[in-house]
Amino acid sequence: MSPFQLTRTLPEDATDADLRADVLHGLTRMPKELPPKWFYDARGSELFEEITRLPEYYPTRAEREILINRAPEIAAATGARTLVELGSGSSEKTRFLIEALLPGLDSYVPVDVSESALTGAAEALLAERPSLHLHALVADFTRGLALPGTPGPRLVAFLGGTIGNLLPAERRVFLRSVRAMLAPGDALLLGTDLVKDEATLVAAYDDAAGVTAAFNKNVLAVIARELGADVRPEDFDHVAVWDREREWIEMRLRARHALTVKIPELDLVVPFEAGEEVRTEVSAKFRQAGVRDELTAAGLELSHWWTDEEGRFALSLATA
Ligand code: AVJ
Repeated sequence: MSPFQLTRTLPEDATDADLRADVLHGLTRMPKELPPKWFYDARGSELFEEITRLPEYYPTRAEREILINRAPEIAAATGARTLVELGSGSSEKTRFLIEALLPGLDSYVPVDVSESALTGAAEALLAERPSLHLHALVADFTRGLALPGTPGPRLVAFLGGTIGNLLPAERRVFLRSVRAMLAPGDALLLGTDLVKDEATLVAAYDDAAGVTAAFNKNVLAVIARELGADVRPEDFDHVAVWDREREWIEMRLRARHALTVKIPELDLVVPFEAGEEVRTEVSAKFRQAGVRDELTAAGLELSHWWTDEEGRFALSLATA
């Protein structure tokens, strides 16, 4: 077997059909909404990488701190021979985990919807670790996965706090599907951003340099390019609000004045009132008890809970 295999479980045109369905559904409902996965074209992925380096955006640095400090404990607790990473993206922080899991590690299975992210990361990793089996999966992990038959125990990692971009009902479905991937002795490593003071949270999603605003508005560029929409980013303001009841940040795009957006590919004309908002992302923040309860409800048991020194972000280890 070649050390690098790539399997596509997404049809070539799935992205296109999904985008159309999401835009049609999201912009004709009240209140309007668009799912956050459409931020991440090449430009959006670049903007996200830039966000991770902003002084206000602490989650990436906090999670990296935990991974660096705890990777040996994670390796000892799991003895993983296969590391599966959901939403692997650039796989940058995963290096620490891979280093700690070696020499026992046999296979790394990065899973992402972006084929370019997967091949780029895989090439870099293979150059360093020629003995590691790499089995990249182009797949939408929110829809259940067929994993390759690599040796156990498996460690499934879902980092970055991306679980917070799912609504509670979606998280239940997702955690159930992760549970279904695990055999006895396998584990889940989950990154969650934590509830903290409102000013810190809002600043992380509304930075002074305006990078997050550009990232948020990038979804409009995606719709313009892919569906021919005549939408202009300068007609919208970036908004980030903390919902203290539901304990999540919402990013929205707010129309600066009354306008209409024509989307020829969908035969759709979307009216906006002045000040009307489209919700583009939910980023839920967690507490330990909530994480434990959600894991338990999915048939998983929390075994370890690690935070950074400042208690801003958590990594949870759970077993099936
Ligand atoms: C993709 C979950 C890491 O919700 O914090 C960053 C995306 N949105 N700034 C998050 C994001 C706005 C991010 N994650």
